[in-house]
Amino acid sequence: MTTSLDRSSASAPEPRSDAGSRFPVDFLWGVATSAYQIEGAASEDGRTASIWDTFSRVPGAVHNGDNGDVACDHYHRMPEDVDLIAGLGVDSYRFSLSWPRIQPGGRGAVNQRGIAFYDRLVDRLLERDVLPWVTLYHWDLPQELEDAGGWPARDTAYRFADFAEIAMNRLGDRVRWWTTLNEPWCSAVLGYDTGRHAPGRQDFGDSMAAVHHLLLGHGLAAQRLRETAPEPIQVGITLNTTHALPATDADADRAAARRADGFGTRIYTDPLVLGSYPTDVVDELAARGVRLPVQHGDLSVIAQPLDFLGVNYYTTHYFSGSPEEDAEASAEGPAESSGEGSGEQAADGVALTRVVPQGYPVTAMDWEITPFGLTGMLTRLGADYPGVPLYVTENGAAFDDRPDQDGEVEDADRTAYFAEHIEAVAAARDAGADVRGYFAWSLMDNFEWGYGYDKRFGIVHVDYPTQKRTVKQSGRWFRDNIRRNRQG
Ligand code: IFM
Repeated sequence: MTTSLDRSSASAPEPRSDAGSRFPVDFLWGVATSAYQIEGAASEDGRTASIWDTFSRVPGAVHNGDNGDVACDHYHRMPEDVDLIAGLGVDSYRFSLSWPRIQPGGRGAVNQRGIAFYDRLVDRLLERDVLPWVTLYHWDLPQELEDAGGWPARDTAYRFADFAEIAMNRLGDRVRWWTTLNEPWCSAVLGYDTGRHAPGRQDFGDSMAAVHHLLLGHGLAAQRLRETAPEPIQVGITLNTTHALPATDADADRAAARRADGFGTRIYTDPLVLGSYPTDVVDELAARGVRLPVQHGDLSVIAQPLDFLGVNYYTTHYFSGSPEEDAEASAEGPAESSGEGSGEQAADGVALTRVVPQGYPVTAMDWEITPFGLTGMLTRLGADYPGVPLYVTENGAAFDDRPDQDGEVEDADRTAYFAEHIEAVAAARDAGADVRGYFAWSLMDNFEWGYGYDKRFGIVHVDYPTQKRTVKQSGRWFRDNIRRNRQG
């Protein structure tokens, strides 16, 4: 394995801003991945299919017909990958558990061979002085649970709480940081409304039922984790909140941005922190004939105390509430968005909420590079939901990396992206936001969902045919950034 960590990053172009020494020594620095995106070993040691195994077989669903069968082969290369993580000098590694590996079918007995993998991973991380940060659910629902109704069905929330208990029973003696869900917006909207993600269903009402049951699952799981934890733990959730700004000062655009904020941010943060759904969202749903399937007591279950809120940030969207003059314009939202920025229009397209690109430079995902939005999002969350510590649990960028003749990847664009966004986190802290950590997305290039292996987000390059890992310039910069901050 080539790590090229010994190469100095001094030769890298100076990042536009140097975030060095702007953070306290106890600020948590990490790298993040998720199970389906890196593990591979899809049918090994008793693992059964998740909705992504199924969806990636649907013709046209994933670029190039790619799937996660092998991915980064992390299941077999885990010890070396942990060494690589430790070599980056991070404090923590955020990874997710594969539900169908641990509990095939999503109910019933534990698959001992499956959970043993995470046992070994946690041990290895601790041996290398890296804090394990576990996410219970990063989109790989066991296929059987989808067949029984998926997240639009209430029972899935209860199954998820059982899964949380299984994970706690086996890993809770060593893992202190627990995230229930990663980006429920993607699970609900991309999975059940636009159909761009697994399971590929397209029904707005179902997607709103999924929102509620994901949040209920979070609350039930948070309760169960705390009830069964052998040691004190930290429990939170990660959201890809929408940083929504109006395209102009016009009333229609301000209303559109407010609406996008309601469906992209407040529909999650309000019940989680305040214990109620936002009335403007509930009213709009009612006007569309949709009712969130809230039962008596659900909201107090959802509003479990949060030890932290994880924030995943990639871009900012500017919204318009007016039709575009061009006849091609529609209320369908950006044609090629993965939806990560939550800018997509609901499939039924009732109210007009159109994303208007602003001409900022874009990443390979076509996402505009807007570091100021990270400052805005963090300060807004800090102000609207005081008392909840914030962690940036994902931030990063895809670029079309080209290894040079020596196999090195000099990704100055990604390096600059990290420098600017880390500076934006420092600015949010200066403005009073209680931001306590930052995880780069991603540790390594991996399966980027509907984009397959075409988009590379890693700070470590993966040559898929050989599985060789090579730390990119951005990885060396990230390591040096952590060092600078440790020195104060
Ligand atoms: O790769 C994804 C990740 O799984 C969830 N957040 C956004 C990343 C980039 O699209």
